[in-house]
Amino acid sequence: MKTAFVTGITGQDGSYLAELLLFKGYKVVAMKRRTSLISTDRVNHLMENENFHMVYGNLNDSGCLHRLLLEHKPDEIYNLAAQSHVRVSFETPEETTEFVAMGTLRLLEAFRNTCPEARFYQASSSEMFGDNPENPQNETTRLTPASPYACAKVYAHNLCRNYRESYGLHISSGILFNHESPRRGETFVTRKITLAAARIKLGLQDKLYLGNLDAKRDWGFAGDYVEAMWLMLQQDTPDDYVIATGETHSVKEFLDAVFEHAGLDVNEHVEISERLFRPHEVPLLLGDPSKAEQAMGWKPKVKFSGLAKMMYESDLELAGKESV
Ligand code: NAP
Ligand code: G4F
Repeated sequence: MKTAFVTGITGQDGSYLAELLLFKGYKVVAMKRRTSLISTDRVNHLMENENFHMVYGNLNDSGCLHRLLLEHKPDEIYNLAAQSHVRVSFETPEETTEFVAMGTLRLLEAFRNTCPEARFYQASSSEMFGDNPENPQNETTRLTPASPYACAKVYAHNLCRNYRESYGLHISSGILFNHESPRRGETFVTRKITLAAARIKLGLQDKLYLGNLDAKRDWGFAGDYVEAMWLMLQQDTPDDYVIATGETHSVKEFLDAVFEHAGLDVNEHVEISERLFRPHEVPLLLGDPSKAEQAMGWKPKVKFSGLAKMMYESDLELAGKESV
């Protein structure tokens, strides 16, 4: 039985990845940080699985990371933990950099010193392309990060390449474009829209405040994207891969798709708030996933309109429980 060590287990991707790994017969050692409120909603359904082991740890604690890897000797390490909200990274730049950049460095050092035969996945991001107008973006596109979050991800991405080349370690970085799901955090724009639409539909809310509706993103489904993470670590040679759908849509298009599906009028319920604009916007992300398809046979299954409907329907069910 293979052992996988996963950071960021309580997040959206951690929960889908853990399901996939358990299904494939792995033992999953899942690291969570201590929080004052219980934060395991996304993985509560896995707690009874005898191959799922939750352990406490934090990316800012080198000794703890070293001890955990020494104790569990994983075959695969997936580094998903991060302060992952771009706008929040302008408000907490130091914490974001501490976890995203320095946290990755600490985990890489623990990996190199305790289990260098393991394979390592790094959660890199399309945000690293920032305001570079070239598109579609692929593995060789210039990185021009436009937020503290993206700057920290670029540092971690470069560090992973450096450790791979310097020490011959099996480290792969997935440059993942935006991926969403019913488990997406409620402050990211897609989920904010689907949850608000569901609550408006049920009379639980009247207004939805949004920022820049013109930004375009390449949105896929998180369940498809964790398969790509796993595939990267099954390749003989480590490498970096863009994971995307190859389609881009504006926030306005996502909003319209959801409101139309819900039978709601955008003009009646949606208002623009300057407060929600960012100091520096990333105007357009569009990925070219052809390398991942050719090398690993990976292709996204869920398309834009299917994703919008899936998220809205799930939130309608959730909001329904609120209204009883
Ligand atoms: P998410 O839902 O925000 O989850 C982030 C996870 O990191 C949570 O489990 C969080 O724990 C944990 N975490 C934060 N700081 C930590 C620390 N200091 N020590 C240990 N754990 C910590 O993010 P996601 O959407 O699943 O994304 C997973 C990874 O992919 C992130 O690195 C993100 O930056 C990257 N990424 C995401 C996307 C996307 O579109 N989703 C695209 C590209 C890259 P708490 O529950 O305690 O907060
Ligand atoms: O949903 P978002 O907050 O995601 P963003 O900034 O693209 O970042 C996400 O994807 C990255 C991959 O490209 C990840 F690395 C990162 O961790 C995260 O998962 O915002 C999407 C767009 C932005 O252009 C934003 O300005 O939506 C725009 N937007 C408009 N109104 C809004 C809002 N974003 C948020 N969060 N909230 C709004 O009210």
